[in-house]
Amino acid sequence: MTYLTKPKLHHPALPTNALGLTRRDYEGAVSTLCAGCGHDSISAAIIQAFYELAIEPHRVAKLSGIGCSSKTPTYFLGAGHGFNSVHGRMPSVLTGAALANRDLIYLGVSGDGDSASIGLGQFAHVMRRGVNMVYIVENNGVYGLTKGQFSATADKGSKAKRGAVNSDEPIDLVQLALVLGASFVARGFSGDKGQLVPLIKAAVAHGGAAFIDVVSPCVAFNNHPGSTKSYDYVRAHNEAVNRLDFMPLREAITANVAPGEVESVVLHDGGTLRLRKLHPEYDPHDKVGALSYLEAHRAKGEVVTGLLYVDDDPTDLHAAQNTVAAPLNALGDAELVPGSAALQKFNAALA
Ligand SMILES: Cc1ncc(C[n+]2csc(CCOP(=O)(O)OP(=O)(O)O)c2C)c(N)n1
Ligand code: SF4
Ligand SMILES: [Mg+2]
Repeated sequence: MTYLTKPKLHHPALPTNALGLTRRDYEGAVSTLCAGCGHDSISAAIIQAFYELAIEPHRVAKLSGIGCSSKTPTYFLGAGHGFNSVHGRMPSVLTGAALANRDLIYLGVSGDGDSASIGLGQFAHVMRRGVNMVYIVENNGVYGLTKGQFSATADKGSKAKRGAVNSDEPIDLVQLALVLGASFVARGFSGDKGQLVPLIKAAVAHGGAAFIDVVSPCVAFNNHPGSTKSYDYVRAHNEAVNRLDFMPLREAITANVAPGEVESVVLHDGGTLRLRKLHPEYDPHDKVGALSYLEAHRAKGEVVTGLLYVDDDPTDLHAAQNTVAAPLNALGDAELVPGSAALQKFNAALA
């Protein structure tokens, strides 16, 4: 059996969101991952984010590749649409689905092996095309599912469980996403739900390619001294540049903060992101500054987290391609087969 269903019954007094749904309505099957796996905490953060956003689960399309991380969409948003694709190929499947139906919210879930090794080319193209999605990498520095080989995000000098030392330079997917044109780039830690939930909510509200790298320790193969992806290491070296509050459209801003401490960013869907700066010199609108900040802190062995870059006025693949607003399966023959006169006009325009 690959998954266990959860009983539908729940306590009648469970709190509900604006749709009258409980948090249980956003869950999926019982996880079969190792107890303590960071990936399960990320699933819990996704459940919390969609519950708080009061988005109906069936409006979400969850796409993944192969790996322990890519198994996780089974464990959240059970009523959502799901497609478990081939190792490293989630981005092209997601792009095709998004082009066919822009009415859904696209959530890509991947691993560091899935995205930084076999799927690196696919990762690059989905970012540079600006597909409107939330792309989460559950980054543990190893191939968890195939028993703990170093992945391409493992730091140079990092030790494997049996003592082997990684001799290769790591790929930082955050830096790559920035260079490739993602318009929302963040890093979180599976052990910090208070930071991760608002990051996910803001990424959902962002109208372009949103990427979140979540450091997510693998307790079976990469949680020992000498690993830079262990719970202890990340807790000790976590440098959060800001904290976020995300307020959906129409919600009054009530928190009491001193002027100048908080910057508000209005997102694509009208929601507001309130950014509390922990490092006053860090500007998440300055891409070049973000790259050099990340590189300088990486050299010191620090893990920089928070909202690292946001474009307040993003664009996406639909805008670039001038695609039709309706889902393709809602179009009739008249729109799909416009006839030879329209074809001739189109061909003439290309001459
Ligand atoms: C084409 C192909 N090559 C190799 C594999 C074997 N394989 C399965 S999962 C995996 C790596 C998973 O690592 P990651 O994406 O980091 O996920 P994790 O298990 O660490 O969450 C590999 C190499 C495969 N399934 N398909
Ligand atoms: S092997 Fe590692 S990544 Fe996979 S479920 Fe276990 S702890 Fe999680
Ligand atoms: Mg991995």
